[in-house]
Amino acid sequence: MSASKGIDTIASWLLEARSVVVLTGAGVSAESGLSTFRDKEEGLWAKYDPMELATIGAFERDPELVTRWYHWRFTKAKDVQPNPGHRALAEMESWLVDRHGDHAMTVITQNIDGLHQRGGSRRVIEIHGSIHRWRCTKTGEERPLAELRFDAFPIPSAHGGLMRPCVVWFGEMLPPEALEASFAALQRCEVFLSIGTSGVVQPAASFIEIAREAGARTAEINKETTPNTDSVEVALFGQSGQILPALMARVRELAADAPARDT
Ligand code: BV8
Repeated sequence: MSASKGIDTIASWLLEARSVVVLTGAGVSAESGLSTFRDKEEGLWAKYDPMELATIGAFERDPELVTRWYHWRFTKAKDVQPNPGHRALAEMESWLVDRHGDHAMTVITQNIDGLHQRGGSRRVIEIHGSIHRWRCTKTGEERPLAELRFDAFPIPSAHGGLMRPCVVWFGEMLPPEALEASFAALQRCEVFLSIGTSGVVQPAASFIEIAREAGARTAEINKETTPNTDSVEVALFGQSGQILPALMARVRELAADAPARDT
């Protein structure tokens, strides 16, 4: 299917859909300048595998190294801007909310960078947590990152423990409330878009199956093939920061041509 045909198809789904779920991964933040988990890093972090560092074992073995890694990722995330892909998803949400109310679209993100919210999205489920919140390893007390002083690595907490980012490491359970909210949105969605994710990390990688079983149309927007590519109805290859604005432009065109909806 050609890219323009694929965009046409997804746009026509969105015109009819009363509930949409978008699952995003590191690829949607790539055009903001943040590396994905599979990009090769340069410099100091080149020799580390993120899949190794994002684990509770790594933090317990070397809390200084892991704290420095998250501090480095945070300093990058705060210096970059949401890209046109983030903004197109925010426009998609407000367009759908105007038509069908507050729960018409949910972004379920695996990213911890906060760029969807900064790009204007309102209903965002951060299933792998956020780099912007840290907590004490002893008491679980959370503090916004802005309150932390990174003048020592690792950061001692006020209770004799250490401060760690409120992210979900490999081997850790996802936040139950985030999982529940995700399942609720997946079970009633009519369109499911998987964008900028390699589709291998569980349980997020199984969300498309839940949506499909709920009867949703499914599509993928990604730079390369993933385990989902053969099973989605539409697979668009390219940069999400280019494809998503084109998709929203087509949605607006089709909506303008559509007969006035009875309110
Ligand atoms: C759990 C937060 C219960 C931290 C992250 C079942 C089977 C097998 C294994 C498991 C299983 N269940 C659980 C596991 C273990 C594990 C897992 O899934 N392992 C994988 C490797 C198989 N899962 C867990 O541990 C989860 N916990 O299930 O608890 C349990 C516990 C123990 C044992 C069993 C069960 C917790 C997983 C969460 C880990 N935390 N992040 C941090 O960010 O620092 S995961 C992290 O890596 C990201 O959040 C993300 O999810 C993942 C990276 O994936 P992507 O986001 O997809 O990024 P990636 O780089 O891979 O791909 C980017 C894509 O974008 C690419 O395809 C690229 O082509 C594309 N792209 C690039 N640029 C663009 C683009 N596309 C479009 N436009 C562009 N411009």
